[in-house]
Amino acid sequence: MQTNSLESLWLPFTANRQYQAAPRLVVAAEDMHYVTDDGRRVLDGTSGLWCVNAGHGRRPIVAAIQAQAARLDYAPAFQMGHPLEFTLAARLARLLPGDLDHVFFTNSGSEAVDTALKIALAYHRLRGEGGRTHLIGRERAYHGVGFGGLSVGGIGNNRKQFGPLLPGIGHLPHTHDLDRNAFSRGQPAWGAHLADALERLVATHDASTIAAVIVEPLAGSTGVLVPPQGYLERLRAICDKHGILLIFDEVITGFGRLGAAFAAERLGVQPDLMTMAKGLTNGAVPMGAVAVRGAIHQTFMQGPPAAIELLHGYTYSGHPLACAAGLATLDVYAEEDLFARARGLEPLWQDAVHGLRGLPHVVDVRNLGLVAGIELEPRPDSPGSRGYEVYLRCWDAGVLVRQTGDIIALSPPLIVSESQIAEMVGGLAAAIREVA
Ligand code: PXG
Repeated sequence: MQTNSLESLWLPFTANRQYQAAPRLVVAAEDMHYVTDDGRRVLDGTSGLWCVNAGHGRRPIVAAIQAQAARLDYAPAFQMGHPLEFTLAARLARLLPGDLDHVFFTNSGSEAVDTALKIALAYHRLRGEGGRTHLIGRERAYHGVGFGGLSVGGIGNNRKQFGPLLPGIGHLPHTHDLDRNAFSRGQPAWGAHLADALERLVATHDASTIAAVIVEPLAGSTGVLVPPQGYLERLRAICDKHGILLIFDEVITGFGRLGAAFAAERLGVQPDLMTMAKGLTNGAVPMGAVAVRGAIHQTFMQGPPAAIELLHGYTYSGHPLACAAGLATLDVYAEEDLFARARGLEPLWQDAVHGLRGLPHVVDVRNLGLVAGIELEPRPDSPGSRGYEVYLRCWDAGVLVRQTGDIIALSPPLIVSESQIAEMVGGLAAAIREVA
């Protein structure tokens, strides 16, 4: 196979010309490993892109997708249904914390975020509070690439090519502070008060204009920012005080990543809406979802029964193959008790990644659940180059890590063994030592 004939494909979030010069191709995957086109095995330190939480090529999931493809390939998503989507929604409702008991299906995290923002706006309007149109995100947030998610997102580089985006957006400050919190184990002690910035936005815009606040409970894409102790609790309290909906974007944190089904459960803070994707189907078929509290759903279920309550949806909402993958994935998580497994591994994981402290240029190590961020000092003349070189060395040495600028993120499948953790962190340590 010719690996560098990429004239036709435009790769997402990729330096396409740099990639073409040295392509990386994977052709197979099983459990903790990818297999490259030249037959190398690469240890997956990132669960693909934070999605393959149960490990690759899991037989029950593969079999469920195959069987469903043969039974019912597609069912119209609007004004019709098929049994699996009801079953999956019910299973999720049981897994979700508190009264998050209704589920709307999408096909990606980006679509889930835009859906959640639209539900929030429509909900307030239905309650006669249509003036609540402002949406609040956070600096450094990643909420996908739709216009809604990009607008509440806070990664400047991702936004700058696309003009003014949505009007009526505010951003909370991010919670990263190396001077105060570097090398924190678990949730950092400093920073709960950063949530008070929401009170300032309320003072500026008035609560009656604010629909919702959306945050990643643990910010993943930007380079693993762990929420300070008490921060999410304080956001919740301020939202409650002012009638603002709190949306947790759990696209990364859901399905065991933090050692519980969801971050909301692990961190003990209940959102009004929750977005999910990725681990929902173990990455095997695209799917996202929005969970809402019963009372929010009930607000929509008024008025004439013949009226469509929410003018929103996708051709592939609740796709049969995605539902089959989702149900089989939830079975694997349950049968292997993978969320508890992740929680049990956390102390060992924490010790392993904090062993990187003291290596050249390592300015921070942070962790929660089976996630770690390792921040390297940027080269003054070329920020990001050190991180990229570390990433490439790891790849060459047979370990896949994720790089954002000079931050390396690790988020292995929850089936990772103790020796694979040692191999992963050891490979990264060697790469950090080699890259000057
Ligand atoms: N919300 C969050 C919190 C995410 O992390 C999305 C929404 C968008 O999901 P989709 O399915 O539309 O991509 C994400 C996606 C990385 C990385 O390496 C992270 C994501 C995607 C690709 C790479 O950090 N997160």
